[in-house]
Amino acid sequence: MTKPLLDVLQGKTPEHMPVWLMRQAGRYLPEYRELRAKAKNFLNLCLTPEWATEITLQPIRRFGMDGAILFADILLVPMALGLSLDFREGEGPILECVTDQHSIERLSYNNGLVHPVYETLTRIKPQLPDHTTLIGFCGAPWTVACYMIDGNSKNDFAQAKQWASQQPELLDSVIQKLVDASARYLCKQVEAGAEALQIFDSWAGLITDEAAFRRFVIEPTRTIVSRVKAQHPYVPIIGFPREAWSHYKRYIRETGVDAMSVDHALSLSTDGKQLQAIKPLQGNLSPDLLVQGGEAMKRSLDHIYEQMGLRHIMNLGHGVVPQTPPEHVADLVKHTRGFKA
Ligand code: 1CP
Repeated sequence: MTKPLLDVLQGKTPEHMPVWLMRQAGRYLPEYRELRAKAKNFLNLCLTPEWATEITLQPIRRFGMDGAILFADILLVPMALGLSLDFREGEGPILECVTDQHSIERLSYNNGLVHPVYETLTRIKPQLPDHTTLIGFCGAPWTVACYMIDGNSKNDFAQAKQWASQQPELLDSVIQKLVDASARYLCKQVEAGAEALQIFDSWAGLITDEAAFRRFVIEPTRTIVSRVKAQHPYVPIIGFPREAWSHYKRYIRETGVDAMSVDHALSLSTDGKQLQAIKPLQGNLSPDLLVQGGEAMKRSLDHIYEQMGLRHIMNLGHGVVPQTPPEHVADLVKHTRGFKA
């Protein structure tokens, strides 16, 4: 049996339109909240293979998506580089910051610290339905650097933006560390069973200047993609340069990714079609429409299908939000299953 998600990523027409959702595991699911309460600390969940496997599989059992995304977090890479990481209740992540050249030079990637992630992938793989693709991931260097420089998102990454414009060499050296670590991390994920990879650049939209976008987003992503493909030529890679609208075309052409995930503000009938002529796209449904559900959501799904056809990966423009009713996710998957050859 072929896997619809891999078919689209390989430029083929799938039997049905593949669907999975960013943050498809998480707080909107009661079974997640139950395990989360037991684990106490979010980091424990990510680093305990038995739990991370269970959480990855929860949405697959309920909804039967075509993609199962590894349950982990993009901040595990800076943790493996030596920065302390904490997730406080109701506050989100808090990461130890780099402040100067010395604190950057001290960073050294300890692959052993993320070994549980690889074990999780190995455990998930044999438990997936035949049509479901196992997706590994990492954060893109720019987005992860934002957290390494500012510690959290509370200040809209003012410091990281300041480094990008005033101290670009310092930012280059953080990004260099992340490129090396992320390429190794992704290769290991493929060796442990990941069949496709996604690079999350959630804060790519913060960089508007074209030269800075090339330097801090395109070039580091291109290097990771080429290093992973040097080891694993056939593994497809999805890029997600969130809200980087004016750079989408450059990103999809120049990074070497096999597909690009797009947010809900992109107009499919104009820009979406032009981009899809270059590489397949993923995403575009608004997370708010998934909260709303019903006919409004179905109309939006129909619109995506009408504009993009089957060679598209149904997904949201960003992650599932905690207030999403699980029944709406079931409706989304069921409705998308109607899009077939
Ligand atoms: O239960 C909880 O309280 C923790 C919430 C949570 C979850 C479910 C966090 C903390 N991370 C995750 C899992 C996660 N994070 C996944 C798992 C797979 C899936 O999609 O189901 C993935 C791929 C991520 C990636 C991630 N972490 C991103 C990129 C994608 C995005 O959402 O933009 C980012 C920016 C993070 C950092 C992070 N981790 C957690 C939170 C709440 C955040 C965002 C904090 C902020 O506002 O900056």
